[in-house]
Amino acid sequence: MSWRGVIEEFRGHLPVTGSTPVVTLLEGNTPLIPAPKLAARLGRGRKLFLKYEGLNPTGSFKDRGMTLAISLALERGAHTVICASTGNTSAAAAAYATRAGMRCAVLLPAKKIARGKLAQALMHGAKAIALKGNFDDALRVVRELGNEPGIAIVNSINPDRIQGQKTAAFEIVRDLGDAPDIHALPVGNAGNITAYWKGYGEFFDQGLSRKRPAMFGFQAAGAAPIVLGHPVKDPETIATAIRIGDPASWEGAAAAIRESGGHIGTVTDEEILAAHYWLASNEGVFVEPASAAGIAGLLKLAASPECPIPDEARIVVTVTGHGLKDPDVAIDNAPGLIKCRADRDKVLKKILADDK
Ligand code: AN7
Repeated sequence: MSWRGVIEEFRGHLPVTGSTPVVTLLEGNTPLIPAPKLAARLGRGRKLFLKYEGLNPTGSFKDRGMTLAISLALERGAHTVICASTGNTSAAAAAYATRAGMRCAVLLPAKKIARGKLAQALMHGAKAIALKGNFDDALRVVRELGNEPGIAIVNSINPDRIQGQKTAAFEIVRDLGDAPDIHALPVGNAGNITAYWKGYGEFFDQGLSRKRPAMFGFQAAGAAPIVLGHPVKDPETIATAIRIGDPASWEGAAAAIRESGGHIGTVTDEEILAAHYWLASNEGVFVEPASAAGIAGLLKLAASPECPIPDEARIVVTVTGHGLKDPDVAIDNAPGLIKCRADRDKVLKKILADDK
């Protein structure tokens, strides 16, 4: 039977009933792609797999949580959903809400949303509200609107989002036959690291896996509240998806790192951009800048003298969003176009030149 979306596939592990209206775009079942060149860079016999969440229907992992959040909001009688977003949550909320026949409003930090994501929110018919302020300001306003009758919040402060997102961990256990030794991912509002830890924990407790991974989270250096131990007032990074100074699921992230014996670290924008281009141009996997933070973090740790990654470790890194989400950063970061006259010999010379 073909894939039915995460609610139907994992119904027994999710808070739904027979009367929940399932709003789905058949999200989930994303590929776990071996990355041998990246593994070679990490060295010491380590094995690496990319959980390519950019292949979800709206191009990011947010679809997993949104199918559940929208289905349950519809069941409870909401007519409108709202969220604050750095872009991907708004794209997913807009798509699933319109499918459910609900109104959707997304609160976005003005001029700090990647173009692909903005296009999605607008095309799916959401009310896209550009706020003067950053994501944290937008989330504050959303929280203040949460008690309005008929309005449901679909940020990850809504526990239904975490429930849906945990299904990515289930798929990884299914594909590998067990949990990996290490699971690495970027951390912004910290919902996803919380969700993965929950998913791995549930499968372990139910005897469906033999171990749980150490959770490795990476924040952008200019937006690293969990690493610093305090909120960051004016977060800044080229990876706009994780430009967040006061994550809602801070506690969940801290617990995941503590309980799993994991790690939380930072990566600079330069390291993010280097990993972003390297991954696309070597492994053939194009992700958005924030998604490269996990790759950058692993490369940084592997090169450090006190590396917490064991030899031979089996590592999964979630690459959270598709590269097409943010074409502007990609084009600015990649080698430039080669200009040439329309002449056979000149074109051939350019093609065969070793430089770029
Ligand atoms: C590509 O869309 O917060 O730590 O509003 O889009 O669970 O927040 C996006 C976050 C990583 C961080 N990678 O995940 C939003 C939003 C991508 C993202 C994260 C986001 P969380």
